[in-house]
Amino acid sequence: MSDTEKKGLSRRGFMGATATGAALVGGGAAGRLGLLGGAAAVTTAASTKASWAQSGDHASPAPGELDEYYGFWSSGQTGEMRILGVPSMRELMRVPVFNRCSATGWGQTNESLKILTQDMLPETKEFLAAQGKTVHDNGDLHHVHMSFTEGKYDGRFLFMNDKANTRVARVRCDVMKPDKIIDIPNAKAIHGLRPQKWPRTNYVFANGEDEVPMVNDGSVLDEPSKYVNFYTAIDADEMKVAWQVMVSGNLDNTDADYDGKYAFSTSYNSEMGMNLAEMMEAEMDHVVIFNIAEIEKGIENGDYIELNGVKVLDGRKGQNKNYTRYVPIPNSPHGINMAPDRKHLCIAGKLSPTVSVLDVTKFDALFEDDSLDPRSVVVAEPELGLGPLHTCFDGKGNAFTTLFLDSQVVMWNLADAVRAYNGEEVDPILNKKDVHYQPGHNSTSMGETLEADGKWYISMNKFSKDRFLNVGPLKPENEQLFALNGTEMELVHDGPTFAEPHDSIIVHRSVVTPKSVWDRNDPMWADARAQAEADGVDLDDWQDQVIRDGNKVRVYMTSEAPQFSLESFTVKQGDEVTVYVTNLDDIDDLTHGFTLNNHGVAMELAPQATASATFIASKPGVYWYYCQWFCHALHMEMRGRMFVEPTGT
Ligand code: CUK
Ligand code: CUA
Repeated sequence: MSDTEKKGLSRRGFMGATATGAALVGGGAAGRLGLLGGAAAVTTAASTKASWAQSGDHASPAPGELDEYYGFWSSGQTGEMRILGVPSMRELMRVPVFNRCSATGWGQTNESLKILTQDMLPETKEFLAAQGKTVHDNGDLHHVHMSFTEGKYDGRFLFMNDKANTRVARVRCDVMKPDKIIDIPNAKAIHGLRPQKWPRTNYVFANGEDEVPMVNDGSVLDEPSKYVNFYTAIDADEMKVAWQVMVSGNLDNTDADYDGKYAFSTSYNSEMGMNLAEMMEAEMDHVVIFNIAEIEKGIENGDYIELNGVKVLDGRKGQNKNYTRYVPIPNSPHGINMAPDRKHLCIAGKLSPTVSVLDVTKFDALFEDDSLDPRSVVVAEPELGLGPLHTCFDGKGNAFTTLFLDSQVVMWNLADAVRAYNGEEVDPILNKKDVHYQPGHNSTSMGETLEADGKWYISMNKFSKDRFLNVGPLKPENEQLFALNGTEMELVHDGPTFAEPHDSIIVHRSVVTPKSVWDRNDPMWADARAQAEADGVDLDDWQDQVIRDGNKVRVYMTSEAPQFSLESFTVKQGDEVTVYVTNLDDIDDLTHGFTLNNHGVAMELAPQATASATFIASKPGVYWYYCQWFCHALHMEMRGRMFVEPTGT
């Protein structure tokens, strides 16, 4: 039986069981028991989980069997984060971050709007107001990375960038929702992003990709010397910009060491060129090394300018300050990846067929002695194939580099590459596999941590071409999973994804323990709780309250399968109405929704959650609201009416 057939069968089986259970026992408490029974049965099946990951049948887990790893995926231009199970590659969840989401209400509920707007720069607010908007509803999410403690994932937060609108977001791993989205001033197009690995994630490092005139007020266009670029360190606990460093050249990808001393970024345009020909001029571009202690000292000593409220240090080439060093690297380097051996930093050459390997233990010397050749930190530069973009590691001394132009992954040995660079007759290449097609990022299980375990390898491919049924001019992309065994790589999954499997991390499931039910005191709806208190309403109680406050009306209701506590409510034409719904069900997976017909209002209500939405009741009449998440055999019946009285009555 094929994988697809198996999955199809299991889905039908599961749906059938749930529907039957609910229908048999009917509504109310009995209905909940029915659902509980269903859920319990599934849990039991799951807990019988065999070690199928080791059984050889890697990509075809039986229904109910759990994956060993969480995969956290960026979605590129879709703007969301995705959660997959690895190795099954089943997509488990989509977490809207920079995008607007119809299923959850992200970008529309008051709770999400607060997170989207509260750390906006005044200039962004003004700009959006001029467009008649309050939030950006697009984003380009390239990189998702988890918080670290001593070089290991600590399961607290995920951080991610928005290249489109120059933002950084943080997602709470306990509920898998964003809690902070911040605008980065001065920089433009935040691209590469990595958390500090050691001693813990105090900083999140973020690259500004597009250089801009230092004072970007419309007075400078064609004076490249007035353009600068900004490297940003964000205080990861506060989610506030801690400092920025001005650099020469644009910044592409970034990473940090395992000693807490250095961060580093690639620059594909050291020329500061403004068009393709100018950007391609030099054979050598560079990597910028940031000395964290020196930068912190510089701030203490007041060696900075204040730009839009941020302390900005000057780390440009030729400033001869100890904040940065520039290491020449061929040619338009792209990916930069720190090996779990704590020593080797791999920089993919992109337009050069090489990966440059830097020894981070040699960086101290570079900062101590200005006259040292910056290239003295290069300890290997193996030629691996055409279009090397990103590298990941198996924790056993081997690296995997994607070859965009060759449509291949190359597995190679770090120590052998160093030996070859020293003139020994040794070929560091261990294996090459075709992938389909044009891989960008790759990742290995736990590969960007000290716990890299070398079990799984994912290739995230930019093109699928002829590989799937034609769905029109826009094609899906393709990702492929390989099981690793020594130097062998066995393809175990090959499947399309919607735009775009940009980057991923593979995290052992022991690291992440999300809640199944919200805590009623969660900060997510602190505003709703405060407003309810002021209105003398208990959000947790099965009571209905319609509070009028001038032309503002606040409607409080609860949901409990299969009913809203309010069957109907009345407002006046022109009222600004806020509906607060609290889901009193505290059962695993019993999510309701609240959707108000023809008002653009729809939101998710996971167990024990409160959510609210505000709108103007501008048109008189009767409007049904309904539950939009299938929750019960009587889900269709879970609805009520809003009555909007015409003005003047
Ligand atoms: S960058 Cu796209 S393939 Cu945005 Cu992570 Cu390298
Ligand atoms: Cu409640 Cu569907």
